[in-house]
Amino acid sequence: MHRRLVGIFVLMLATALSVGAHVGSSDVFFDGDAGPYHLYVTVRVPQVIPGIAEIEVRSATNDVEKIEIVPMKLSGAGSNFPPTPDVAERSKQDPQFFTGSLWLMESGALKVRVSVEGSKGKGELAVPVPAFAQRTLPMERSLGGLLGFLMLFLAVGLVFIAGAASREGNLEPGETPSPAKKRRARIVMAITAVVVVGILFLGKAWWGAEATNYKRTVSFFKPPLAETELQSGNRLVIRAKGQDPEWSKEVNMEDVIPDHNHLMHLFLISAPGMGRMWHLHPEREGSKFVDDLPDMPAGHYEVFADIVDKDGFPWTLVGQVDLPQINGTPLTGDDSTWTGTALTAQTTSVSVAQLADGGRIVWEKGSAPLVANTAMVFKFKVEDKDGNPAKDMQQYMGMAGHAEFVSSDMSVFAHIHPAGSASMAALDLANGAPKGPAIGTCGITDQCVTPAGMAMPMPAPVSAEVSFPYGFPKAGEYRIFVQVKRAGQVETGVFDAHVQ
Ligand SMILES: [Cu+2]
Repeated sequence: MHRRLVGIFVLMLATALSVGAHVGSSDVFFDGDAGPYHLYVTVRVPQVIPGIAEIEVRSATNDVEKIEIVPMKLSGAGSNFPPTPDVAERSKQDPQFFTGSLWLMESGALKVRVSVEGSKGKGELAVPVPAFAQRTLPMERSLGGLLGFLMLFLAVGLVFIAGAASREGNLEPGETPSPAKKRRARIVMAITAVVVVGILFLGKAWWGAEATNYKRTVSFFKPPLAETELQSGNRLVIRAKGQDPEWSKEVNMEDVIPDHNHLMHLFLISAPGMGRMWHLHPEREGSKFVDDLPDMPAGHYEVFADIVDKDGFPWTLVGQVDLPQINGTPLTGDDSTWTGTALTAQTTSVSVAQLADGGRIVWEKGSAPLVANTAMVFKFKVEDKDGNPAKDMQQYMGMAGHAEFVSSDMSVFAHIHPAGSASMAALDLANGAPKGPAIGTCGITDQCVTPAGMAMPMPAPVSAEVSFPYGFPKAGEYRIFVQVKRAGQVETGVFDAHVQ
């Protein structure tokens, strides 16, 4: 039985489709501090809910003694009353590696709280986890047959037990049932049969209602569609439309929350080949978003638009658009673009990206092959034109860098930060920060938000090494866009990866 369950799980992973937060990349990767301890956390989100999430925690140091994990609501009342935490098991081979399994009972914006005890005392952090049912697991025919047989056996058995109890329940030893008792037993059996059949019908109705509900949940969490319309030359209008009619009732564009300084991060990627990419920040107008596009050549573009709803659940709207040549407005603010060669079908991994000023970004990839479903830390070194670590690095939208991992067939799109795959807005909610721009973040003008709303001193220098925790969800060819800011200019380095 256990082996069969494992079999089902493997099959589920192999056939895992899309969706949700990022597109086609549901696992959560996190890199951050629990008090004095630096942790890398991976949450493998189950494909069905309720389902079991697998948690992996790696400590950067060997002073951790115990790790406890517990799932909670991301925000609201449920986030204050956690169930009893589970103790993560320490690996015997690798004492800095801990694993555990948690039941996720509901879909939506959740978090996993990780509590650490060690020689430096206690520490805690929370990793936002967008949990959602991604597919319906069909019952295997053999299991269905077995359960059906057992049900029939129990139902018929119940009728006969009721009959026997009525007929022989109060007989003396050796006494035989009278004809009256036999007749009464037949009546009891008939009544029991009616009741049992009634219960089975109610059960079927209940099961059917549950199954319908579940199917609705699955379609609710499919990536919403980005419906685009080009107006007056270069004005792109984006409307969100859920794949399920309930979505638009539940998720309101009027109350999406800002995620690293913007309500929407819009990516337009030329297809096929990803030879051009724009990272733009449309403004909200009522229930739609609008952006004045920059100069763009005519072409077919894939649309990915990241938003975060009021509960902290991240959605990526997906779509496609055929654009004529656009004579647009110059890029401003945090907007950026990249043009280069197309990704070919058979990619040889590219790990050095030349920048316009003669500098470059180097992916410290190592020699090991890239393997799907493996948590990794992607390290990139930014060098100036003399090959030295860049000294002019700045915060770009509050962080050292932003990376987009996109598969060649566009079925995977993940927008990752140095802290991991969770949206920054959800991270703030998970760790108790107020809604709105994250405290301590700095925008294009390097105007920073402080608790008192006053300008902060210039942020600490940004390291020339940027890292992103992530794992490719499946084998294939990927393009990685790494975006950093140097001396007021956004630079995009592009890397190609062949994943086994
Ligand atoms: Cu970003």
